Amino acid sequence: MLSEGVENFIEDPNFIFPELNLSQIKPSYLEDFLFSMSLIRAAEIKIAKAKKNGLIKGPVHLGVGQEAIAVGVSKSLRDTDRIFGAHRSHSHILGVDKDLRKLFAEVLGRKTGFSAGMGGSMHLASKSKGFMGSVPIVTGTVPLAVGAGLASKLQKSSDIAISYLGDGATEEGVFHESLNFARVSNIPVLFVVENNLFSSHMHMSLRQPLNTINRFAKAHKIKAKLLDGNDVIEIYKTSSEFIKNMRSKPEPYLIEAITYRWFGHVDWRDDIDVGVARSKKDLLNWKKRDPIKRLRDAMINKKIWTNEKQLNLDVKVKNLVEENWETAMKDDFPDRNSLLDNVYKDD
Ligand SMILES: Cc1ncc(C[n+]2csc(CCOP(=O)(O)OP(=O)(O)O)c2C)c(N)n1
Ligand SMILES: [Mg+2]
Repeated sequence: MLSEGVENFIEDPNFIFPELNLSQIKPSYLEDFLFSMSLIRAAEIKIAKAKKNGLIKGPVHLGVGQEAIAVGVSKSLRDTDRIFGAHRSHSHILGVDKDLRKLFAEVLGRKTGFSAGMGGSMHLASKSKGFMGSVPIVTGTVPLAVGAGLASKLQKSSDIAISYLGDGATEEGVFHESLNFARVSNIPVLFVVENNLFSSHMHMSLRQPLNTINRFAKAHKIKAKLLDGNDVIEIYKTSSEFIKNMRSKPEPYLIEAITYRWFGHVDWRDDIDVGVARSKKDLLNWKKRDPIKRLRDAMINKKIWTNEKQLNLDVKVKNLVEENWETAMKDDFPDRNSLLDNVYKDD
């Protein structure tokens, strides 16, 4: 089941994959992938700068470098699917809802945000696009995704659930219970594990006997693939195949996508300062595997893309980010008396 070469990708810091294989993918899809990844990256870099400048009060967990995963998976999703994220979920929500104003407004605490400014970066939701929520409790949304998949199955719909989680989240017991229950009940949920090799500041090698986690899927007889998480084509092809299968025959699947985050665990610094095992050299090697550059280079080589088109895309993305940021900065904060409106209380 392992994709060829992925082990080298993890173990050898100088390993560079050959050019992405674009065959059989429509040019319009490729352009969409390039645009979506670029937009997500630019939005997160804007957030990083704003955090550094003190404009954002809450913590922000940035996924720069990991964009290919959510973009590749989101292409096969529809609004009635049920998607769950966690603490590093800007890409997950933007994959299905590109409303930058709502994302910016949320991290700025404005009432026009994805969660009415009450949640910040780690509490994002867009129900109309199927994004049911992200929360900071590691692994907290994994059983919720299983429940949402079960609901869809009981409703005899072909909608599926997506559970995005990190490698650290697989170390919580509820992940294993969720896999087991999803398997024995044949629940249409796709677990997408973004293995960026770190849980906060701790490398996999300090936490587990192997750097990969797909063995947990095999233990539960769940079909799984280990993928290069910086190859949007590979992510798209595998997720679309799994999702198509799940829609016609409900059962769980798992993707383990190997990737790397360019910023530190939280906020705008690279985490060289606090990293236990993360060196500047590792970071530079991973930047050579930039998922956006890899796609762009392959498209240019195949003459699907030009430098001129790239310039236009850069301008479009920059304008979208700047315009939406300016709008969000002018948006109002929530009213003081609405503070307890959405707080659950049992009288
Ligand atoms: C239940 C719980 N335990 C611990 C934490 C503290 N914590 C926040 S993020 C994180 C690391 C998660 O690592 P991973 O799942 O690999 O996601 P990544 O940050 O790499 O995207 C930890 C331990 C938490 N938020 N919730
Ligand atoms: Mg991680």
